[in-house]
Formats: sequence, structure tokens, C-alpha cells
Amino acid sequence: MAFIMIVLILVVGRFIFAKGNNGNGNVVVNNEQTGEGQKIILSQKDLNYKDAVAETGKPIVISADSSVRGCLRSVVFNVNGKKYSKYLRSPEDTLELPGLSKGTYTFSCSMGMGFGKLIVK
Ligand SMILES: [Cu+2]
Repeated sequence: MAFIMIVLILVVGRFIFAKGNNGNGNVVVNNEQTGEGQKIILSQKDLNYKDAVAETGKPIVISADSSVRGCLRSVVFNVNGKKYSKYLRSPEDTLELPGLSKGTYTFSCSMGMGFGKLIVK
């Protein structure tokens, strides 16, 4: 019986710890990211993304608002031969890109179904 109680306490304790830790971790990471970069929030338009606009040179922190559905939450950027990809599960999840030079960068969902343009000017 004592053994079962200990296991139960460990399991419950770990759950609470993991939950609290997760929340704290996310907040800290987000603060660091938004402090250093410009925040770009993606929206969905029909089956694609709305055009997003960014400034040159500053690191970019991308998130997706609640209009972005299904696999469009999984975004893929190919920038200067490098692939940047993340599943933006919640509005707090972010994908970071380096500062970019002037131009239009296309991106898509991970399935290549929905497309968007990131316009850097
Ligand atoms: Cu898709």
C-alpha cells in the first residue's frame, strides 16, 4: 500500500512539475524571442495565408493566429538554401527566422497545400 502511495505521489508530482515547468519555460523563451526580433503573426485567407510584411535586417519571430487551421499551422520557409519549419500548435508557439534582405519570400504548409508570401521591405 505504501509503495502504491509513493508511486502515486511521484506520478502526480511529476505531472504538476512538468505542467508548471512547461508554462514557465514557454514564457521565458517567448520573451527572449520577441525581445530580439520583430513579431509577425500569420493569418489564414481561404486555403492560403494572408501576405505578411516584415522589415529588413531584423530577426523575425513568426506565430499563427487562431484563423490558421489544420496543417497550415505547420509552416515551412526556405530561406537562402536553409529550411525553417515548425508546427505552431498554439498562438504562443513561434518560428524564428534570421534578419532578411529586401524581397518576397514564399512559404507553405508542410504538405505544400497552402501558400503565403512574406514581403520584406
Ligand atoms: Cu497543408
